[in-house]
Amino acid sequence: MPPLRRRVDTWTFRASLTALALSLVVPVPSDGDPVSGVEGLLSPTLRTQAPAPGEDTARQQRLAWFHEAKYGLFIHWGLYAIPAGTWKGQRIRGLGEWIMNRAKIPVGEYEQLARQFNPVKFDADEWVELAQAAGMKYIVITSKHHDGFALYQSKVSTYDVVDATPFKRDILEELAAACARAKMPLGFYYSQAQDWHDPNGAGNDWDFGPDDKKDFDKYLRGKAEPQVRELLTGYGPVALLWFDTPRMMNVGDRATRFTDIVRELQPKTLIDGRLGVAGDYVTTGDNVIPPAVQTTAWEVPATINHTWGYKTYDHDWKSPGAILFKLVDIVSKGGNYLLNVGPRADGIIPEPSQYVLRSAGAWLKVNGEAVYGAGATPFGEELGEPSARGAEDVRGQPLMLARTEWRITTKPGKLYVTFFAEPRAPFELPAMKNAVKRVYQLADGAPVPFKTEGGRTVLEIARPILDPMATVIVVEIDGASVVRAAS
Ligand code: FHN
Repeated sequence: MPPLRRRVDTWTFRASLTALALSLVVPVPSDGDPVSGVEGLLSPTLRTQAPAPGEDTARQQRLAWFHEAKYGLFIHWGLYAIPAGTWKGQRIRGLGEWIMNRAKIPVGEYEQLARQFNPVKFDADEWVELAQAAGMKYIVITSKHHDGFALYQSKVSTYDVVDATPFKRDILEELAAACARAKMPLGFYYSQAQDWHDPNGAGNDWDFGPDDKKDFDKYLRGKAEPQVRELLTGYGPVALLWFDTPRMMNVGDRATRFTDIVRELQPKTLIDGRLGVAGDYVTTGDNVIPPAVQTTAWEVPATINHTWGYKTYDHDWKSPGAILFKLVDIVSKGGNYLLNVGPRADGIIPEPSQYVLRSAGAWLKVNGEAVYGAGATPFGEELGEPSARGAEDVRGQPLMLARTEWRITTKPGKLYVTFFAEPRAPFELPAMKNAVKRVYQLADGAPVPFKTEGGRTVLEIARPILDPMATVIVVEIDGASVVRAAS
C-alpha cells in the first residue's frame, strides 16, 4: 500500500471511530494502550454514561468560562519523569507515565524514585507565564496519576511530594498561588480508579493480583475520595476536576460519590467526562477530534508529541501550524483543546514544546478573536466530504474524508474564515441568506473586496495570503447568526 493511501485510510478509520464515539454522546475513556485512545472508543463503559439530555442552568453557568477559554494547558508530571521512558537500560514501549505498568516495576522499586525527585528548577510562575504566552486560558495538572504518587501534601497517604521526596515543596500549592496571581483557572487531574501503589486500587496486577479480587471500595473510600476532598479544600477555587480511566466505576454509587463531593465542596467546579457517570462535558478519546460539529460541550485531551509524561527520546513535536489547525478545527466544531506538556524531572518544560506553544501563542495574540468564545461553524461542508468510493464506517455511515484548507468560527454578526492554505480562486462562501456588510483581514484590518449575488458571496483574498501559517478573514453579516440558503 502506498504511504499516502495508508495515511488516508488511517484517518478515515479513526474518523469513523470518532463519529461512533461522539454520536453516542458519551465520555470516552481511553484505557489500555493509551497511545492513540482508539481502544477506549470501543470500551463498554461508553454505553453507560450518556449525559442527561439538555444542559441544566447550573451546568451552563459552570461551563461559561470553559466555552470562552477554548484552549488549555495539560501538565503530566510525576515520578515517571525521572526514568523518562527508560528502565534498567531498556527503552520501554508506550507512554512515559505508564512506565511502571509497562515494565511491571514492583511498587517497592518504583517508589524509590521519590527519593530522587528533586525538581530544583521548578518555578510555578514560569509555567503559568508559558501558558499565558501560549494563549492558553486554563491549566490542568496531574495531582495524582495512575502510579499513585501525589504532587501535593496529602494527609491520607505519605506517598506524596512533601512527605516522600527531598524536594518537600507542595507543587500544587505553588502552582495554585501562581495561577491565582495570574487569574489563570486551575484544574486537577485525578486518577480515581487506577492506583498502582495501593493494594486495592485498579491496575496493578503484578504486585497485587487481579482487580476483581480487590476491595476496590476500600481504596476509593480510604484514599481517592479523601484525596479529592483535600484537593477541593486546600488549594482555593478549583476550576475543573479531570478524572480518568473509569475502570470499575460503573458499580453502585462509586462515581456519584465523587460528584457529590465536588458539588458539596465546590459547586462551580467542572467535572470532565471520564468519571464513570456523565460529567459537565464530553471528553473525547486522546487526540481524537470528531469529524463534525458537536452540540454538547466537549474537550479533546491531546499530546504535543506521542507521550504525556516526559520521555527523553520522543522528539516528534507537532509544529505550531499543526497545533493551530487543530485548535481552530476544534473550535469550529464547538470544542476545547487541552494540549499537554510533560515537564522534565528537574522541573523544566522541554524547550521544543515551549517553542511550539509560544509560536502558536504569537499567532493567537493577533488572531485570538477568531478563537476565544467563538462558536461553531454554521456550515460544515468545509470539514470534509463522504468518501467518493462510497465506503462506509463501522456503523454503516458514509466515511468522511477531512478537508483542511479552511475553517469557520463565529460570533454574533461575524464569521471568521481561517485559511490554512491559499484558497482556490475565486473563494466562495457557502450559500446563506444574510447580507454581507463588510469583509476584512483580522490581523491588519485591510478590507477584502467581495461580491454577493443571490446568496452567494465571493471573496477576493489577497495572494499570497497574509500569514502563510493561517490567515483570518472576518465577514460581517446582517443578523446575529447565519441563515442557510439552498446551494
Ligand atoms: O492512561 C491515561 C494516560 O496516561 C493519560 O493520562 C491520558 C490523558 O488523557 N489519559 C489516560 C489514557 O486515556
